[in-house]
This record gives sequence, structure tokens and C-alpha cells, in this order.
Amino acid sequence: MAALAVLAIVAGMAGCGDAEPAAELGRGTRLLLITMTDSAFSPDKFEVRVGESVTFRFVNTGLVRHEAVIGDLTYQDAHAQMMEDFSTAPVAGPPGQSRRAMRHPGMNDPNAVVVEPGQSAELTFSFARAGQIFIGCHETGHWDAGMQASITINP
Ligand SMILES: [Cu+2]
Repeated sequence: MAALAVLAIVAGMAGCGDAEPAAELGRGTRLLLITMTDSAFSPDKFEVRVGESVTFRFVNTGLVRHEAVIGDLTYQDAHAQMMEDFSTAPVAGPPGQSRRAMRHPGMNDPNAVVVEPGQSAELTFSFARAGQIFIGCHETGHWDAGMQASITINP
């Protein structure tokens, strides 16, 4: 339920409009729009600078749920493993609740967001070190299908 509340807050923020001062919304100094389709991110390459604060707004125009996990490949692997563990774990929820309807543990991850079809959500990030990280979707099969984007962090 906490996860749903987070989504509601994000949706509410989006409704405030871009005229709001960025600081009051917890926004980064730059807004990057990313479209989620079945199954890809568009665009799939981004460049930022160390120290820059960026808000990524993910818009799911596909027909299925997608997620965006931001981190290096180790982080992507860990998240993928967590998703797999979760999908094979016994269902621990109210009777009749399908696993697909449940929020997976990554929903509590500040580096991840789940976006239902037709919805949007945001993640705000600042970048401490130069290098390359990734945006990945780890819904079953999506990463392997190419649902990944790169973020190059320039010094
Ligand atoms: Cu996906």
C-alpha cells in the first residue's frame, strides 16, 4: 500500500504543472521525458553531468506494466534476481490476490519505479561520479528484449 501512495504522490506532483518552482516539487534542474513501450525505452541514451540533478519522467504508452530501475549493471542484476526470487516465492497476500497485482519489493527502492499502462511516474537523481549507469525494466523478459537505456555521466 505504501507503494501505491508513492505513485499517487508522484501523479499529484505531475498535476501541479511545470510552473511550480522545481525546488518545491523535489524536482531536478532538468526534466527528461522517457517513453516506455512494449518493450523499450525511448530515447535509450542519455547524457548528464556529475553533480547535476535530473528528473526522469517515465510515460508508459504500452499495454503492459513496466518499471524503471536506475543503477549500474551490478544493481540491475541484483534487482533482476530480486524479481525472480519474488516471482517464485509463495504468494503472501490476501486470498485471491494475483501475484501480478501485488507490488514487488522493488517498489520500496528509491532507485526504481513501476508504471502501469497509461500512467507516468518520476525519479529524481543526482550523480556523484562519472561513468555509465543504466535504466532497466525487469518485468519478466523485458531486459533481455532490450528494455534498457544508458546514462552517460560526464565529469
Ligand atoms: Cu518493461
